[in-house]
Amino acid sequence: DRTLLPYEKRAELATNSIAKELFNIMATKKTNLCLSVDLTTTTSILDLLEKVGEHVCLVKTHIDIIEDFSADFITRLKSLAKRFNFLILEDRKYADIGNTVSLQYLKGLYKVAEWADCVTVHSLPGEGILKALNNSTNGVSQGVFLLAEMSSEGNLITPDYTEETVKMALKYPNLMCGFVCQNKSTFKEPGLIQLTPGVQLESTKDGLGQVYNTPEKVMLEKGADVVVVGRGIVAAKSPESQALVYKDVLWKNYLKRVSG
Ligand code: BMP
Repeated sequence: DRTLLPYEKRAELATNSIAKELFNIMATKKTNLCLSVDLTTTTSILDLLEKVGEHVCLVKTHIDIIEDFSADFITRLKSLAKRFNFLILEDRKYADIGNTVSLQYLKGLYKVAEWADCVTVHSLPGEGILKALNNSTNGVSQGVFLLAEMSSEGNLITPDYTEETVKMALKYPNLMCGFVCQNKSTFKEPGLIQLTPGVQLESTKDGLGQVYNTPEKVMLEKGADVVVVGRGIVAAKSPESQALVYKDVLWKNYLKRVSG
């Protein structure tokens, strides 16, 4: 059972360098909280990260929702990542043929390959999407989280699709950080990371299909390693104190889990 091993042990088993680094950051900073900074201005994102950077292991961006994107924003984001020791995941959910994805990853306004430590990818188009990303590294460390399950109600992913997604991922051990998924049984490899979104203390759903579980449930029953929280923190009255609340409850349940 991969979920009973401590993160520092799992770091030793990781085959991707970003996954290894993320496991080590979690062990060092004692946090498995990923903040999804779903805000639309650069200053609101940077201000929030100044306040909560110390509490998170990973910051998840949707770079294409930002209204005043600039190269300077990336410089500042990277310097916060260095100062607070967190990694950056661009949640782009690539889902096209390999050639197009390679262009989307390397080129355009955002040049994601230049700053994101890892990205999210759909398995839907087939293996070419992973081949393309594997060939787009330019020697820089990078990682992929493959979408094996989604948190939203009525999503069209079937158990077969999930299983085939895991099989596909296992052919690319050097590229693979882990899976965006909801269940412990989805994969077994202790060197891969289960990134689980759809977590909130206050609500069980939003009005647009999102389904929430509690931090305790995702840690103790559903096998989450890194837990993604967006509006639970971002939309709170005090995001700073709420980030601390999530960090503490997640870590408490992690310790409970690894101590048996
Ligand atoms: P929130 O906690 O505010 O519901 O945000 C969840 C975040 O995780 C969003 O950025 C969403 O794009 C992402 N996400 C998700 O909610 N479910 C998935 O299955 C995969 C995701 O990446």
